Amino acid sequence: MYCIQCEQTVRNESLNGCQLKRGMCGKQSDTAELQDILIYCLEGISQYAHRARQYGAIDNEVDRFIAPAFFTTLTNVNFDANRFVSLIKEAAAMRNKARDLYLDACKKNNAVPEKISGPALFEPASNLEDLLTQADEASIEYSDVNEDIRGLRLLLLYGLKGTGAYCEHAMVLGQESEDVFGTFHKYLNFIAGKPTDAEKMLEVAMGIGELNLKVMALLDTGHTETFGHPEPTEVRTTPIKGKAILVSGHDIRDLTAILEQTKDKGIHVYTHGELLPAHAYPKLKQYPHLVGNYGTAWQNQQQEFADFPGAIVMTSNCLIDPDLNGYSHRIFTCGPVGWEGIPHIENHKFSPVIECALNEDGFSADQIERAVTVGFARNTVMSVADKVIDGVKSGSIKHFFLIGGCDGAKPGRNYYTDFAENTPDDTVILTLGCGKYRFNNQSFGDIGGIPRLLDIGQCNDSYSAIQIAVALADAFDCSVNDLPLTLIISWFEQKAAAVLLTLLSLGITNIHLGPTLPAYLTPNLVNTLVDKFALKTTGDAQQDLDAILKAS
Ligand code: SF4
Ligand code: SF3
Repeated sequence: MYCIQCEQTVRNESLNGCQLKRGMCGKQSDTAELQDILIYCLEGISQYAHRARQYGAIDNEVDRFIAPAFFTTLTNVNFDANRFVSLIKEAAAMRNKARDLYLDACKKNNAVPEKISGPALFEPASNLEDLLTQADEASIEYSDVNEDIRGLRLLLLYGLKGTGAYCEHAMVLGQESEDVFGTFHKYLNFIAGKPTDAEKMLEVAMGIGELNLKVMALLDTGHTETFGHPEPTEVRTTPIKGKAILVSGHDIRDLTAILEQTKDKGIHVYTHGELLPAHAYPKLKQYPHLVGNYGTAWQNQQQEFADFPGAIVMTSNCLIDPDLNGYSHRIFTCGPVGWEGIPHIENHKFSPVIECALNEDGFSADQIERAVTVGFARNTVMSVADKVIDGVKSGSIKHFFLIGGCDGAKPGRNYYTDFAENTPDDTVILTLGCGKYRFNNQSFGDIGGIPRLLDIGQCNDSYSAIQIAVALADAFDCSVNDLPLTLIISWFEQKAAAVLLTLLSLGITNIHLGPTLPAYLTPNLVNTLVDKFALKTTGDAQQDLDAILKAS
Protein backbone atom coordinates (compact mmCIF):
# COMPACT_ATOMS: atom_id res chain seq x y z
CA MET A 1 0.00 0.00 0.00
CA TYR A 2 0.98 3.61 -0.47
CA CYS A 3 -1.27 6.25 1.06
CA ILE A 4 -0.17 9.75 1.98
CA GLN A 5 -3.48 11.58 1.88
CA CYS A 6 -3.94 12.78 5.45
CA GLU A 7 -2.14 14.73 8.12
CA GLN A 8 -1.47 11.72 10.35
CA THR A 9 0.36 9.77 7.63
CA VAL A 10 3.63 8.07 8.61
CA ARG A 11 6.59 10.42 8.43
CA ASN A 12 9.94 9.30 9.72
CA GLU A 13 13.53 8.93 8.57
CA SER A 14 12.78 5.96 6.34
CA LEU A 15 9.13 6.45 5.34
CA ASN A 16 7.02 9.26 3.95
CA GLY A 17 3.45 7.95 3.76
CA CYS A 18 1.69 4.86 5.08
CA GLN A 19 3.35 1.96 3.25
CA LEU A 20 3.17 -1.03 5.55
CA LYS A 21 0.37 -3.51 6.32
CA ARG A 22 -1.88 -0.96 7.93
CA GLY A 23 -2.10 2.84 7.85
CA MET A 24 -2.04 5.07 10.92
CA CYS A 25 -5.83 5.39 10.61
CA GLY A 26 -6.25 1.62 10.81
CA LYS A 27 -6.84 1.13 7.07
CA GLN A 28 -5.54 -2.27 5.98
CA SER A 29 -3.25 -2.45 2.95
CA ASP A 30 -5.86 -4.52 1.04
CA THR A 31 -8.45 -1.79 1.51
CA ALA A 32 -6.00 0.95 0.55
CA GLU A 33 -5.13 -0.88 -2.67
CA LEU A 34 -8.78 -1.50 -3.49
CA GLN A 35 -9.46 2.21 -2.96
CA ASP A 36 -6.74 3.05 -5.48
CA ILE A 37 -8.25 0.58 -7.95
CA LEU A 38 -11.66 2.21 -7.49
CA ILE A 39 -10.17 5.65 -8.19
CA TYR A 40 -8.41 4.22 -11.26
CA CYS A 41 -11.77 2.91 -12.48
CA LEU A 42 -13.32 6.36 -11.92
CA GLU A 43 -10.59 7.82 -14.12
CA GLY A 44 -11.52 5.27 -16.81
CA ILE A 45 -15.20 6.25 -16.60
CA SER A 46 -14.31 9.92 -16.99
CA GLN A 47 -12.01 9.29 -19.96
CA TYR A 48 -15.10 8.21 -21.88
CA ALA A 49 -17.69 10.46 -20.22
CA HIS A 50 -15.55 13.57 -20.82
CA ARG A 51 -15.19 12.76 -24.51
CA ALA A 52 -18.87 11.87 -24.88
CA ARG A 53 -19.74 15.29 -23.44
CA GLN A 54 -17.90 16.99 -26.31
CA TYR A 55 -20.77 15.69 -28.44
CA GLY A 56 -23.43 16.64 -25.89
CA ALA A 57 -23.90 13.00 -24.82
CA ILE A 58 -24.60 12.75 -21.09
CA ASP A 59 -25.66 9.84 -18.89
CA ASN A 60 -26.99 10.84 -15.46
CA GLU A 61 -26.35 7.45 -13.90
CA VAL A 62 -22.69 7.61 -14.92
CA ASP A 63 -22.35 11.19 -13.68
CA ARG A 64 -23.95 10.44 -10.33
CA PHE A 65 -21.66 7.48 -9.64
CA ILE A 66 -18.44 9.49 -9.34
CA ALA A 67 -18.85 11.64 -6.21
CA PRO A 68 -20.30 9.03 -3.80
CA ALA A 69 -17.61 6.56 -4.93
CA PHE A 70 -14.90 9.17 -4.31
CA PHE A 71 -16.27 9.82 -0.83
CA THR A 72 -15.73 6.20 0.27
CA THR A 73 -11.96 6.63 -0.24
CA LEU A 74 -11.48 9.62 2.07
CA THR A 75 -9.64 9.23 5.36
CA ASN A 76 -11.74 7.66 8.12
CA VAL A 77 -14.70 6.83 5.90
CA ASN A 78 -14.79 3.26 4.65
CA PHE A 79 -12.53 0.46 5.83
CA ASP A 80 -14.58 -2.45 4.45
CA ALA A 81 -12.65 -4.28 1.70
CA ASN A 82 -15.76 -6.11 0.49
CA ARG A 83 -17.58 -2.85 -0.07
CA PHE A 84 -14.78 -1.84 -2.45
CA VAL A 85 -14.98 -5.11 -4.37
CA SER A 86 -18.67 -4.31 -5.07
CA LEU A 87 -17.97 -0.68 -5.90
CA ILE A 88 -15.23 -1.66 -8.36
CA LYS A 89 -17.65 -4.02 -10.08
CA GLU A 90 -20.21 -1.21 -10.33
CA ALA A 91 -17.50 1.14 -11.61
CA ALA A 92 -16.60 -1.30 -14.41
CA ALA A 93 -20.26 -1.41 -15.46
CA MET A 94 -20.40 2.42 -15.44
CA ARG A 95 -17.22 2.56 -17.51
CA ASN A 96 -18.85 0.28 -20.09
CA LYS A 97 -21.89 2.51 -20.12
CA ALA A 98 -19.72 5.62 -20.59
CA ARG A 99 -17.75 3.88 -23.35
CA ASP A 100 -20.95 2.93 -25.22
CA LEU A 101 -22.19 6.48 -24.80
CA TYR A 102 -19.00 7.81 -26.36
CA LEU A 103 -18.91 5.31 -29.23
CA ASP A 104 -22.55 5.98 -29.98
CA ALA A 105 -21.95 9.75 -29.94
CA CYS A 106 -19.04 9.33 -32.37
CA LYS A 107 -21.20 7.26 -34.67
CA LYS A 108 -24.00 9.82 -34.63
CA ASN A 109 -21.51 12.56 -35.41
CA ASN A 110 -19.60 10.62 -38.07
CA ALA A 111 -16.45 10.94 -35.96
CA VAL A 112 -13.67 8.41 -35.58
CA PRO A 113 -13.37 7.42 -31.88
CA GLU A 114 -10.09 8.39 -30.26
CA LYS A 115 -7.75 5.60 -29.29
CA ILE A 116 -7.88 5.82 -25.50
CA SER A 117 -5.32 4.13 -23.28
CA GLY A 118 -4.81 3.76 -19.53
CA PRO A 119 -7.58 3.30 -16.98
CA ALA A 120 -10.32 3.25 -19.65
CA LEU A 121 -9.03 -0.16 -20.77
CA PHE A 122 -8.59 -1.60 -17.28
CA GLU A 123 -10.61 -4.77 -16.68
CA PRO A 124 -10.90 -5.28 -12.91
CA ALA A 125 -11.06 -8.82 -11.58
CA SER A 126 -14.24 -9.91 -9.87
CA ASN A 127 -12.88 -11.03 -6.52
CA LEU A 128 -10.72 -9.56 -3.82
CA GLU A 129 -7.74 -11.88 -4.26
CA ASP A 130 -7.42 -11.31 -8.00
CA LEU A 131 -8.06 -7.60 -7.67
CA LEU A 132 -5.09 -7.28 -5.37
CA THR A 133 -2.83 -8.72 -8.07
CA GLN A 134 -3.89 -5.72 -10.23
CA ALA A 135 -3.03 -3.12 -7.59
CA ASP A 136 0.29 -2.09 -9.15
CA GLU A 137 -1.37 -0.71 -12.26
CA ALA A 138 -3.61 1.55 -10.15
CA SER A 139 -0.95 2.56 -7.64
CA ILE A 140 -0.68 6.26 -6.85
CA GLU A 141 3.01 5.94 -6.06
CA TYR A 142 3.60 7.27 -9.59
CA SER A 143 7.14 5.99 -9.86
CA ASP A 144 7.34 7.21 -13.49
CA VAL A 145 7.96 10.80 -12.38
CA ASN A 146 10.00 12.87 -9.93
CA GLU A 147 8.64 13.67 -6.50
CA ASP A 148 7.43 17.18 -7.40
CA ILE A 149 5.27 15.91 -10.24
CA ARG A 150 4.05 13.07 -8.04
CA GLY A 151 3.19 15.61 -5.33
CA LEU A 152 1.24 17.69 -7.81
CA ARG A 153 -0.67 14.66 -9.09
CA LEU A 154 -1.57 13.82 -5.50
CA LEU A 155 -2.62 17.40 -4.79
CA LEU A 156 -5.03 17.17 -7.72
CA LEU A 157 -6.29 13.74 -6.72
CA TYR A 158 -6.82 14.62 -3.06
CA GLY A 159 -8.40 17.98 -3.91
CA LEU A 160 -10.80 16.17 -6.22
CA LYS A 161 -11.53 13.58 -3.50
CA GLY A 162 -12.55 16.31 -1.07
CA THR A 163 -14.66 17.99 -3.74
CA GLY A 164 -16.27 14.61 -4.45
CA ALA A 165 -17.19 14.26 -0.78
CA TYR A 166 -18.83 17.69 -0.68
CA CYS A 167 -20.56 16.89 -3.96
CA GLU A 168 -22.07 13.75 -2.41
CA HIS A 169 -23.29 15.82 0.55
CA ALA A 170 -24.96 18.21 -1.92
CA MET A 171 -26.40 15.40 -4.04
CA VAL A 172 -28.18 13.76 -1.13
CA LEU A 173 -29.95 17.09 -0.63
CA GLY A 174 -31.07 17.08 -4.25
CA GLN A 175 -28.46 19.58 -5.44
CA GLU A 176 -26.50 18.68 -8.54
CA SER A 177 -25.35 20.32 -11.71
CA GLU A 178 -24.37 19.05 -15.12
CA ASP A 179 -21.64 21.64 -15.28
CA VAL A 180 -20.13 20.27 -12.04
CA PHE A 181 -20.33 16.67 -13.24
CA GLY A 182 -18.73 17.64 -16.55
CA THR A 183 -15.86 19.40 -14.77
CA PHE A 184 -15.27 16.33 -12.59
CA HIS A 185 -14.93 14.24 -15.75
CA LYS A 186 -12.62 16.81 -17.30
CA TYR A 187 -10.21 16.79 -14.36
CA LEU A 188 -10.35 13.03 -13.81
CA ASN A 189 -9.58 12.60 -17.50
CA PHE A 190 -6.65 14.98 -17.00
CA ILE A 191 -5.33 12.91 -14.09
CA ALA A 192 -5.82 9.69 -16.10
CA GLY A 193 -3.44 11.12 -18.69
CA LYS A 194 -0.61 11.01 -16.09
CA PRO A 195 0.26 14.72 -16.48
CA THR A 196 3.85 15.93 -16.19
CA ASP A 197 3.52 19.67 -16.94
CA ALA A 198 3.83 21.34 -13.53
CA GLU A 199 2.44 24.67 -14.69
CA LYS A 200 -0.61 23.08 -16.24
CA MET A 201 -1.13 20.99 -13.11
CA LEU A 202 -1.07 24.07 -10.91
CA GLU A 203 -3.65 25.59 -13.22
CA VAL A 204 -5.82 22.49 -12.84
CA ALA A 205 -5.35 22.63 -9.04
CA MET A 206 -6.88 26.13 -9.12
CA GLY A 207 -9.63 24.77 -11.38
CA ILE A 208 -10.39 22.11 -8.77
CA GLY A 209 -10.56 24.88 -6.16
CA GLU A 210 -13.08 26.71 -8.34
CA LEU A 211 -15.05 23.51 -8.88
CA ASN A 212 -15.14 22.96 -5.13
CA LEU A 213 -16.50 26.47 -4.60
CA LYS A 214 -19.38 25.68 -6.98
CA VAL A 215 -19.99 22.40 -5.20
CA MET A 216 -19.97 24.07 -1.78
CA ALA A 217 -22.42 26.69 -3.05
CA LEU A 218 -24.73 23.83 -4.08
CA LEU A 219 -24.30 22.26 -0.65
CA ASP A 220 -25.12 25.57 1.03
CA THR A 221 -28.28 25.79 -1.09
CA GLY A 222 -29.13 22.20 -0.16
CA HIS A 223 -28.78 22.90 3.55
CA THR A 224 -30.59 26.22 3.64
CA GLU A 225 -33.42 25.24 1.28
CA THR A 226 -34.03 21.98 3.11
CA PHE A 227 -33.50 23.00 6.72
CA GLY A 228 -33.75 26.84 6.70
CA HIS A 229 -31.02 29.33 7.54
CA PRO A 230 -29.11 28.61 10.77
CA GLU A 231 -30.04 30.84 13.71
CA PRO A 232 -28.05 31.57 16.88
CA THR A 233 -28.89 28.65 19.14
CA GLU A 234 -27.79 27.46 22.55
CA VAL A 235 -27.04 23.75 22.52
CA ARG A 236 -26.92 21.66 25.66
CA THR A 237 -23.66 19.68 25.85
CA THR A 238 -24.49 17.48 28.81
CA PRO A 239 -26.82 14.48 28.71
CA ILE A 240 -30.25 14.10 30.24
CA LYS A 241 -31.87 10.99 31.68
CA GLY A 242 -33.24 8.53 29.15
CA LYS A 243 -32.60 6.22 26.20
CA ALA A 244 -30.26 7.68 23.64
CA ILE A 245 -28.98 7.71 20.05
CA LEU A 246 -25.79 9.55 19.09
CA VAL A 247 -25.44 10.69 15.47
CA SER A 248 -21.97 11.60 14.17
CA GLY A 249 -20.45 12.68 10.84
CA HIS A 250 -21.80 15.52 8.70
CA ASP A 251 -25.04 14.32 7.10
CA ILE A 252 -28.00 16.38 8.38
CA ARG A 253 -30.42 14.52 6.14
CA ASP A 254 -29.58 11.25 7.92
CA LEU A 255 -29.97 13.00 11.28
CA THR A 256 -33.40 14.26 10.20
CA ALA A 257 -34.45 10.75 9.14
CA ILE A 258 -33.42 9.42 12.55
CA LEU A 259 -35.36 12.22 14.28
CA GLU A 260 -38.46 11.43 12.21
CA GLN A 261 -38.26 7.73 12.97
CA THR A 262 -37.71 8.24 16.71
CA LYS A 263 -40.66 10.60 17.22
CA ASP A 264 -42.71 9.42 20.22
CA LYS A 265 -40.32 6.51 20.87
CA GLY A 266 -39.03 7.92 24.15
CA ILE A 267 -35.49 8.21 22.78
CA HIS A 268 -33.31 11.29 23.03
CA VAL A 269 -31.13 12.08 20.02
CA TYR A 270 -27.71 13.71 20.46
CA THR A 271 -25.34 15.12 17.86
CA HIS A 272 -21.65 14.33 17.87
CA GLY A 273 -18.65 15.97 16.18
CA GLU A 274 -19.49 17.81 12.98
CA LEU A 275 -23.24 17.46 13.50
CA LEU A 276 -23.24 20.05 16.31
CA PRO A 277 -24.22 22.89 13.89
CA ALA A 278 -27.37 20.97 12.91
CA HIS A 279 -29.08 22.31 16.06
CA ALA A 280 -29.15 25.80 14.53
CA TYR A 281 -31.42 24.89 11.59
CA PRO A 282 -35.10 25.84 12.05
CA LYS A 283 -36.26 22.51 10.60
CA LEU A 284 -34.24 20.55 13.15
CA LYS A 285 -35.59 22.64 16.03
CA GLN A 286 -38.99 21.11 15.38
CA TYR A 287 -37.81 17.92 17.07
CA PRO A 288 -37.92 18.30 20.86
CA HIS A 289 -36.13 14.96 21.26
CA LEU A 290 -33.01 16.42 19.60
CA VAL A 291 -31.77 17.25 23.07
CA GLY A 292 -28.13 18.21 22.71
CA ASN A 293 -24.58 17.56 21.66
CA TYR A 294 -22.42 14.89 23.25
CA GLY A 295 -18.64 14.59 23.09
CA THR A 296 -16.08 16.47 21.07
CA ALA A 297 -14.09 15.93 17.86
CA TRP A 298 -13.63 12.62 16.04
CA GLN A 299 -10.29 11.59 17.52
CA ASN A 300 -11.84 11.24 20.99
CA GLN A 301 -14.62 8.92 19.85
CA GLN A 302 -13.22 5.66 21.15
CA GLN A 303 -13.59 6.94 24.72
CA GLU A 304 -16.75 8.97 24.13
CA PHE A 305 -18.59 6.19 22.28
CA ALA A 306 -17.57 3.67 24.94
CA ASP A 307 -19.11 5.97 27.57
CA PHE A 308 -22.31 6.64 25.61
CA PRO A 309 -25.05 4.29 26.87
CA GLY A 310 -27.02 4.02 23.63
CA ALA A 311 -26.86 3.43 19.87
CA ILE A 312 -24.40 5.32 17.66
CA VAL A 313 -24.67 6.14 13.94
CA MET A 314 -21.78 7.29 11.73
CA THR A 315 -23.15 9.19 8.73
CA SER A 316 -19.81 10.25 7.21
CA ASN A 317 -16.23 10.92 8.25
CA CYS A 318 -14.56 10.44 10.70
CA LEU A 319 -14.87 6.82 11.85
CA ILE A 320 -12.08 5.11 13.76
CA ASP A 321 -11.71 1.48 14.82
CA PRO A 322 -14.99 0.63 16.58
CA ASP A 323 -13.79 -2.82 17.69
CA LEU A 324 -11.55 -1.63 20.49
CA ASN A 325 -13.58 -0.33 23.41
CA GLY A 326 -16.60 -2.62 23.59
CA TYR A 327 -19.21 -0.60 21.63
CA SER A 328 -19.07 -2.45 18.29
CA HIS A 329 -22.47 -4.09 19.01
CA ARG A 330 -24.17 -0.69 19.21
CA ILE A 331 -22.60 1.31 16.38
CA PHE A 332 -24.00 1.50 12.83
CA THR A 333 -22.76 3.03 9.58
CA CYS A 334 -24.67 4.59 6.70
CA GLY A 335 -23.96 6.45 3.46
CA PRO A 336 -20.30 6.25 2.38
CA VAL A 337 -19.09 4.89 5.72
CA GLY A 338 -18.21 1.25 6.39
CA TRP A 339 -16.34 -1.10 8.70
CA GLU A 340 -16.29 -4.85 8.27
CA GLY A 341 -18.72 -6.52 10.69
CA ILE A 342 -20.53 -3.30 11.62
CA PRO A 343 -24.18 -3.18 10.39
CA HIS A 344 -24.71 -0.76 7.51
CA ILE A 345 -28.06 1.03 7.28
CA GLU A 346 -29.46 1.31 3.74
CA ASN A 347 -32.20 3.65 2.51
CA HIS A 348 -32.63 5.42 5.85
CA LYS A 349 -34.22 2.41 7.51
CA PHE A 350 -32.98 3.09 11.01
CA SER A 351 -35.17 0.56 12.89
CA PRO A 352 -32.14 -1.58 13.96
CA VAL A 353 -30.65 1.60 15.50
CA ILE A 354 -33.89 2.35 17.36
CA GLU A 355 -34.17 -1.22 18.60
CA CYS A 356 -30.56 -1.10 19.81
CA ALA A 357 -31.13 2.21 21.64
CA LEU A 358 -34.20 0.80 23.39
CA ASN A 359 -32.20 -2.23 24.52
CA GLU A 360 -29.34 -0.17 25.94
CA ASP A 361 -29.48 1.44 29.39
CA GLY A 362 -29.55 5.07 28.34
CA PHE A 363 -28.48 7.81 30.76
CA SER A 364 -29.62 7.17 34.33
CA ALA A 365 -29.69 10.81 35.40
CA ASP A 366 -29.47 14.37 34.14
CA GLN A 367 -26.01 15.89 34.29
CA ILE A 368 -25.42 19.51 35.28
CA GLU A 369 -26.41 21.68 32.36
CA ARG A 370 -23.72 23.22 30.16
CA ALA A 371 -24.14 24.73 26.70
CA VAL A 372 -22.41 26.20 23.68
CA THR A 373 -23.85 28.61 21.10
CA VAL A 374 -23.92 27.82 17.38
CA GLY A 375 -25.66 29.21 14.30
CA PHE A 376 -23.57 32.12 13.05
CA ALA A 377 -23.70 31.20 9.39
CA ARG A 378 -23.75 33.82 6.65
CA ASN A 379 -27.37 34.93 7.06
CA THR A 380 -27.02 35.63 10.77
CA VAL A 381 -23.66 37.38 10.47
CA MET A 382 -24.88 39.48 7.56
CA SER A 383 -27.97 40.47 9.52
CA VAL A 384 -25.67 42.25 11.99
CA ALA A 385 -23.26 43.45 9.29
CA ASP A 386 -23.96 47.12 10.13
CA LYS A 387 -22.93 46.56 13.75
CA VAL A 388 -19.81 44.69 12.65
CA ILE A 389 -18.83 47.39 10.17
CA ASP A 390 -19.41 50.11 12.77
CA GLY A 391 -17.29 48.10 15.20
CA VAL A 392 -14.41 48.04 12.75
CA LYS A 393 -14.80 51.72 11.89
CA SER A 394 -14.92 52.79 15.54
CA GLY A 395 -11.94 50.61 16.39
CA SER A 396 -13.81 48.37 18.86
CA ILE A 397 -13.13 45.42 16.50
CA LYS A 398 -9.47 45.40 15.49
CA HIS A 399 -9.15 42.08 13.73
CA PHE A 400 -11.01 38.94 12.64
CA PHE A 401 -9.49 35.49 12.88
CA LEU A 402 -10.97 32.49 11.15
CA ILE A 403 -9.65 29.66 13.29
CA GLY A 404 -11.07 26.48 11.87
CA GLY A 405 -10.79 23.30 9.90
CA CYS A 406 -10.16 19.77 11.09
CA ASP A 407 -9.17 18.42 14.45
CA GLY A 408 -6.79 15.49 14.71
CA ALA A 409 -5.02 13.08 17.00
CA LYS A 410 -1.39 14.05 16.56
CA PRO A 411 0.26 16.41 19.04
CA GLY A 412 0.71 20.05 18.03
CA ARG A 413 -2.95 20.94 17.78
CA ASN A 414 -2.92 22.81 21.08
CA TYR A 415 -1.64 25.61 18.85
CA TYR A 416 -5.26 26.37 17.94
CA THR A 417 -6.41 26.42 21.57
CA ASP A 418 -3.50 28.66 22.53
CA PHE A 419 -4.09 30.94 19.58
CA ALA A 420 -7.82 31.37 20.30
CA GLU A 421 -7.23 31.87 24.04
CA ASN A 422 -4.61 34.54 23.42
CA THR A 423 -6.57 36.62 20.92
CA PRO A 424 -7.12 40.11 22.39
CA ASP A 425 -10.58 41.20 23.55
CA ASP A 426 -11.00 43.55 20.60
CA THR A 427 -10.85 40.73 18.07
CA VAL A 428 -13.53 38.38 16.73
CA ILE A 429 -13.02 34.66 16.12
CA LEU A 430 -14.95 32.95 13.35
CA THR A 431 -14.78 29.18 13.44
CA LEU A 432 -15.96 26.11 11.55
CA GLY A 433 -15.15 22.43 11.22
CA CYS A 434 -14.39 20.01 14.03
CA GLY A 435 -11.25 22.01 14.94
CA LYS A 436 -13.56 24.28 16.99
CA TYR A 437 -13.74 21.70 19.77
CA ARG A 438 -10.28 22.88 20.80
CA PHE A 439 -11.85 26.05 22.23
CA ASN A 440 -15.64 26.25 21.69
CA ASN A 441 -16.48 25.44 25.32
CA GLN A 442 -14.76 28.60 26.53
CA SER A 443 -16.31 31.96 27.16
CA PHE A 444 -14.88 34.70 24.94
CA GLY A 445 -17.39 37.41 25.83
CA ASP A 446 -18.76 39.89 23.31
CA ILE A 447 -18.02 43.22 21.63
CA GLY A 448 -21.03 45.53 21.84
CA GLY A 449 -23.41 42.58 21.79
CA ILE A 450 -21.59 40.65 19.03
CA PRO A 451 -20.19 37.41 20.46
CA ARG A 452 -16.42 37.23 20.09
CA LEU A 453 -16.70 33.58 19.05
CA LEU A 454 -18.95 33.01 16.03
CA ASP A 455 -19.50 29.38 15.04
CA ILE A 456 -20.25 29.35 11.31
CA GLY A 457 -20.88 25.59 11.17
CA GLN A 458 -19.32 22.45 9.75
CA CYS A 459 -16.35 22.28 7.40
CA ASN A 460 -19.20 21.70 4.92
CA ASP A 461 -20.16 25.35 5.53
CA SER A 462 -16.92 26.84 4.22
CA TYR A 463 -18.96 28.52 1.49
CA SER A 464 -20.77 30.45 4.22
CA ALA A 465 -17.43 31.64 5.64
CA ILE A 466 -16.26 32.74 2.19
CA GLN A 467 -19.51 34.64 1.64
CA ILE A 468 -19.06 36.44 4.98
CA ALA A 469 -15.52 37.46 4.00
CA VAL A 470 -16.64 38.62 0.55
CA ALA A 471 -19.51 40.65 2.06
CA LEU A 472 -17.14 42.33 4.51
CA ALA A 473 -14.73 43.11 1.68
CA ASP A 474 -17.61 44.62 -0.34
CA ALA A 475 -18.69 46.72 2.63
CA PHE A 476 -15.20 48.13 3.02
CA ASP A 477 -14.68 48.38 -0.72
CA CYS A 478 -11.50 46.35 -0.58
CA SER A 479 -10.34 42.82 -1.40
CA VAL A 480 -10.57 39.94 1.09
CA ASN A 481 -6.78 40.13 1.40
CA ASP A 482 -7.05 43.76 2.51
CA LEU A 483 -9.50 43.01 5.32
CA PRO A 484 -8.27 42.85 8.91
CA LEU A 485 -8.83 39.07 8.65
CA THR A 486 -6.39 36.20 9.05
CA LEU A 487 -7.12 32.55 8.31
CA ILE A 488 -5.65 30.09 10.78
CA ILE A 489 -6.50 26.73 9.24
CA SER A 490 -6.03 23.27 10.68
CA TRP A 491 -6.18 20.47 8.16
CA PHE A 492 -6.47 16.73 8.50
CA GLU A 493 -8.12 15.15 5.47
CA GLN A 494 -9.04 15.67 1.83
CA LYS A 495 -12.10 17.88 2.36
CA ALA A 496 -9.68 20.37 3.88
CA ALA A 497 -7.37 19.99 0.85
CA ALA A 498 -10.30 20.91 -1.41
CA VAL A 499 -11.18 23.96 0.71
CA LEU A 500 -7.54 25.07 0.69
CA LEU A 501 -7.52 24.90 -3.12
CA THR A 502 -10.72 26.95 -3.16
CA LEU A 503 -9.19 29.64 -0.96
CA LEU A 504 -6.07 29.73 -3.12
CA SER A 505 -8.12 29.85 -6.31
CA LEU A 506 -9.88 32.92 -4.88
CA GLY A 507 -6.47 34.53 -4.53
CA ILE A 508 -6.54 34.52 -0.73
CA THR A 509 -3.03 34.94 0.64
CA ASN A 510 -1.26 34.67 3.99
CA ILE A 511 -3.16 31.59 5.14
CA HIS A 512 -1.56 30.00 8.21
CA LEU A 513 -1.81 26.23 7.69
CA GLY A 514 -0.98 23.55 10.24
CA PRO A 515 -0.23 21.72 12.35
CA THR A 516 2.10 20.41 9.60
CA LEU A 517 1.99 20.77 5.84
CA PRO A 518 0.79 17.82 3.73
CA ALA A 519 3.49 15.17 3.33
CA TYR A 520 2.80 14.98 -0.41
CA LEU A 521 3.88 18.60 -0.86
CA THR A 522 7.63 18.51 -1.54
CA PRO A 523 9.88 21.40 -0.45
CA ASN A 524 9.76 22.73 -4.03
CA LEU A 525 5.97 22.67 -4.06
CA VAL A 526 5.81 24.35 -0.67
CA ASN A 527 8.14 27.06 -1.99
CA THR A 528 5.87 27.55 -4.98
CA LEU A 529 2.84 27.99 -2.70
CA VAL A 530 4.78 30.33 -0.44
CA ASP A 531 5.90 32.44 -3.43
CA LYS A 532 2.50 32.54 -5.07
CA PHE A 533 0.20 32.76 -2.05
CA ALA A 534 2.43 33.67 0.91
CA LEU A 535 1.23 30.42 2.51
CA LYS A 536 2.55 30.10 6.06
CA THR A 537 3.00 27.19 8.40
CA THR A 538 1.79 27.52 11.95
CA GLY A 539 4.60 28.08 14.45
CA ASP A 540 4.35 29.37 18.01
CA ALA A 541 0.81 30.60 18.70
CA GLN A 542 1.75 33.76 20.62
CA GLN A 543 4.52 34.72 18.21
CA ASP A 544 2.24 34.18 15.19
CA LEU A 545 -0.51 36.20 16.83
CA ASP A 546 1.85 39.07 17.68
CA ALA A 547 3.23 39.11 14.14
CA ILE A 548 -0.25 39.18 12.58
CA LEU A 549 -1.49 41.98 14.82
CA LYS A 550 1.69 43.99 14.32
CA ALA A 551 1.34 43.74 10.53
CA SER A 552 -2.36 44.64 10.47
FE1 SF4 B 1 -2.22 6.75 6.30
FE2 SF4 B 1 -3.95 8.79 6.30
FE3 SF4 B 1 -3.86 7.06 4.28
FE4 SF4 B 1 -4.83 6.33 6.67
S1 SF4 B 1 -5.69 7.86 5.25
S2 SF4 B 1 -3.46 5.13 5.37
S3 SF4 B 1 -3.43 7.45 8.03
S4 SF4 B 1 -2.26 8.48 4.88
FE1 SF3 C 1 -13.44 16.95 11.01
FE2 SF3 C 1 -13.11 14.45 10.18
FE3 SF3 C 1 -12.05 17.47 8.85
FE4 SF3 C 1 -15.43 18.25 8.77
S1 SF3 C 1 -14.85 15.24 11.12
S2 SF3 C 1 -13.62 18.75 9.64
S3 SF3 C 1 -11.56 15.94 10.28
